[in-house]
Amino acid sequence: MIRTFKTHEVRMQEELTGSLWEFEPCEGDYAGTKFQMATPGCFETHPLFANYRGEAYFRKKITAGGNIRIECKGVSHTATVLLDGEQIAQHYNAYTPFSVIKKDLIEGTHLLEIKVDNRFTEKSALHIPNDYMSYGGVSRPVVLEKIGALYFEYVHVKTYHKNGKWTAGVKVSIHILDQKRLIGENVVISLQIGEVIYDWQLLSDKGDRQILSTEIIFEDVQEWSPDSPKLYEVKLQAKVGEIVMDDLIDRFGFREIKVQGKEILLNEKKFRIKGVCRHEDHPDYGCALPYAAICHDLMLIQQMGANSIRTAHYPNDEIFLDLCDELGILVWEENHARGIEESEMRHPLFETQAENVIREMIMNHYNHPSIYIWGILNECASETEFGRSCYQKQFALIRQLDATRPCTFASCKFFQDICFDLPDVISCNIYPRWYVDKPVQQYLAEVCDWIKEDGKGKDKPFIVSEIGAGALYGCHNSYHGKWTEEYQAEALAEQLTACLESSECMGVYIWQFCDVRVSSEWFAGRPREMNNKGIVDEYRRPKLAYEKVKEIFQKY
Ligand code: ADA
Repeated sequence: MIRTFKTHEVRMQEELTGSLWEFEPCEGDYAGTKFQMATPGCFETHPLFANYRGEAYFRKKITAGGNIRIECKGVSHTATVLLDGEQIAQHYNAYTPFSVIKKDLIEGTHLLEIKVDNRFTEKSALHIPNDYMSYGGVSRPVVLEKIGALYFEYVHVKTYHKNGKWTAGVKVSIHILDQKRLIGENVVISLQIGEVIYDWQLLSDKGDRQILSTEIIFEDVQEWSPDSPKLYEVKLQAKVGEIVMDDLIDRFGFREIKVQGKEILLNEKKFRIKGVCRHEDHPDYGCALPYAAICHDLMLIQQMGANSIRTAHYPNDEIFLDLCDELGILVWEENHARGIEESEMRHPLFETQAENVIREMIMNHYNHPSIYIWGILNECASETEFGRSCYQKQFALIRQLDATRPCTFASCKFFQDICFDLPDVISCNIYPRWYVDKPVQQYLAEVCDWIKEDGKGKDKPFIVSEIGAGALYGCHNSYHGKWTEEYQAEALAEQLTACLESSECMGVYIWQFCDVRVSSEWFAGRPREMNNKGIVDEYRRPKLAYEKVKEIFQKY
């Protein structure tokens, strides 16, 4: 499965994953040995490679010719793509898509190779030993497309009220591969949303990349909201006469997000976040959860009474976002970073790598109505001037790419944070009853009082972006000590009640949905080399906390 809906009716598309590829590790006991490996997938789920940290080849024979486009939805965590032995693309970061065009390929069978690297090398500033796992593999779908003289790169649809009417602002990017073939042709770019059709004339003297835009007013639409997640398709066709040279279909929803004082409004109505942070992680799939496993997570989360998921700490699979659009689950999506201190932020590649994730995240996920906020740089050095300069640049980049959503960052440096003037929404990760042995209400009040005294964020919406406690599935004792399921349930009951009863707090995200694997370098504070703060364990078996959270979320 590439997406949960068809993005093309005309352009030829073939999913290359969803099959066994040849796998060849480059180092270790099996270096040079060839295996069969499932894709999309992570090699850590293969019995022989559960602990493999290195380079490896994934190979597949493809049949193609002419102009082709290969899109990788996610390769973990560094990819080098070769076609018939020639390098055609490189990409860093497991969590965002990338694509490459190959023109005038000779028709026939070709060898596609993706060299995957999940090592923590000096070239990797974001994938570092951390409190989550950087897996290795072709972890999301790979798609082969046949394209002609031009193709649609993307379509972005923003929705807003104008003169009391729902309006769609549409922006289309077209890439012309062969200007000569279009000379003298009357190329019409046709857009359709519902019954509304709009045409542009493509002008051939405007260069090989053209941006077309328009604004369309609608008389009568159904809004997108968590309770009624109505989706619309935007269809594009590039036509010469009756011949359709290329097409693109995407989905969007009529909804508008605004920040008003200390509230966030969705379609002019304020809402409260009752959310959970979720890693893409599963013992049977690594970070490459298939459709049914993602659906299972979302059902558990919705049945628990949650209305939002924070994609901690990186952009998520488009299939996950498609499902959140369809199910009406609000999403806080963030770029890839977790707990990177100033010295690590000064890594020569850090800013470029972090900003690239922002570009690829927003350019590819712009239309998802479920995403209501963009986040960056979880618990990075927002208490330092250098760190502040990075936050400043990244918020500016987000606002340049998308002015329709608020932005935020999850801070753990409160009491000395110097960046609360930068985001639209203030968010803090707090752990009373776990790392801080204080009553929750008292600690939450101390954090809110500090934000008021600091002043920069005092009139902005405030979200508790992480709160929780650890528990080992099946661990119980008479005194409900830390790591027992009882302690976690009791702590979360106090934590969530305090947050949801606070007039200062417009939302709360539990840390975290499920237990997840962590890098082996993190074994010290992580029993089982797992982060055990899930309210379900890694196999999604509910802990006592799950029912307690359900009781509280359904009460507020
Ligand atoms: C931090 C961090 C999370 C996780 C959590 C914990 O808040 O943002 O990724 O590591 O701590 O479990 O301690």
